[in-house]
Amino acid sequence: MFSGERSEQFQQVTLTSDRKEKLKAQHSNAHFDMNEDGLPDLLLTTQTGIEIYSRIGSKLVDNFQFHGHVPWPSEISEDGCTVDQCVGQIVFADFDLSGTMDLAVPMCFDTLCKSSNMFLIQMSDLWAATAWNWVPMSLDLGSRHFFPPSAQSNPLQLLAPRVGDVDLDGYPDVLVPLQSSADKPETHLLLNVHCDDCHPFGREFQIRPAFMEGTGNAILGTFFDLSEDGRTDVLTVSGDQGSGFKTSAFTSDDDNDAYFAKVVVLSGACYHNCKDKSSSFVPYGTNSGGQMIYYKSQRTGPESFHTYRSCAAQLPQSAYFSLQTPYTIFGLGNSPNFLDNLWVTVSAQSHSWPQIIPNSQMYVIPYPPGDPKHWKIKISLFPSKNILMVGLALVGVCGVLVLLILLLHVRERRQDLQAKLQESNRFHFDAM
Ligand SMILES: [Ca+2]
Ligand SMILES: [Ca+2]
Ligand SMILES: [Ca+2]
Repeated sequence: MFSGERSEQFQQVTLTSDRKEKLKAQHSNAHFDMNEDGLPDLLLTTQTGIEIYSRIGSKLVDNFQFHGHVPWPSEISEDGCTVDQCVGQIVFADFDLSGTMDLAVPMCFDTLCKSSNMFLIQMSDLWAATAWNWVPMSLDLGSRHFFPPSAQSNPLQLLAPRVGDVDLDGYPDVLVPLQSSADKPETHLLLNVHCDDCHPFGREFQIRPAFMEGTGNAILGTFFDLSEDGRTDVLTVSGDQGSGFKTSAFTSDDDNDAYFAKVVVLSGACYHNCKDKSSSFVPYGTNSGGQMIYYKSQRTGPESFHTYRSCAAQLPQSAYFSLQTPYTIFGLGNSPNFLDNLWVTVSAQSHSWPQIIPNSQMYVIPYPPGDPKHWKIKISLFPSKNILMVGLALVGVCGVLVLLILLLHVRERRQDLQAKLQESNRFHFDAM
């Protein structure tokens, strides 16, 4: 990591741990704050399980301390499976809109992935665990199953879900490579839906084949906001090394007018006082990984408004085509409510901004680094269709009012004129 000057060398940090397992061949190691102390921790996926390291220290001395190890389910080694072959890539998001981070990991229990499972776990439970009982989450893949990973034959052929909220309801959805009876891969949307008896948190991932109709045999699919309007569009890659790869982009023509908040936390290297630059020079820096973003808002419940929280980690992973968006898009549902608070945590320092308008894109500039009180936020607004309708209605009402005023004005002028005429006639009459 560079600190201060770019000329400085990388600094090697040794992990204090007795565990010497090899990493999983295509690991999904992650770096973000897992125990809510503000300091980004480290999660490693190894040949035996998940290893967690807690970040300790201060701004000057940084290190990671071994925290815990959770072994993979024992079924993984049955039916000729290996960890590299049958454990998918882990992804992180607040899947149940509870304000805490969760982990989702797909797994196969046979080499052809006929038995496909997904596990959804609250990070705080995993952090506190000494042993772990793997219970699959509720999953509806229809007649399909996960596409068996094989990175040796195709580097993109990974069992990797990618996270985005397509319907902006606040519950993150995933794109996953699946397979039907045909041999070819298909990437499909698994929508995060509510159901009463689902495990855990009453949430289930349900396949929505219509969403990816026409996208062909994509081996990889990921979310991206192509037109910078807060809607998540889709990028896909199909093909293999033999025939070549083809990348396609698909925009979502969904008429859903749900609200969103889009956040980028920048590096805050300097701001208005950059070395050898004039004060008009504003470097926006870059969006490095590991920062946490939280917000609190309200939405209509069955009887009254209820408060809810959500959170996200910015770019917690980067290796093996994790292809996370460089920003975080929070879906806010259909209630045009303000965010009561939005707060970001960068290296154990936090700052909160109140009353953020929905449909905003926010750039958080954590500068000066040691003084969170003075951190800046730049907001740009996207007018939604509802706001445009309200605007048009307002213009219409103003137009009608102007017409009425003009009519009344003309009528009054005419009445005045008539009165004046009558007055002058009376005068002449009197004069005679
Ligand atoms: Ca931490
Ligand atoms: Ca959660
Ligand atoms: Ca959703």
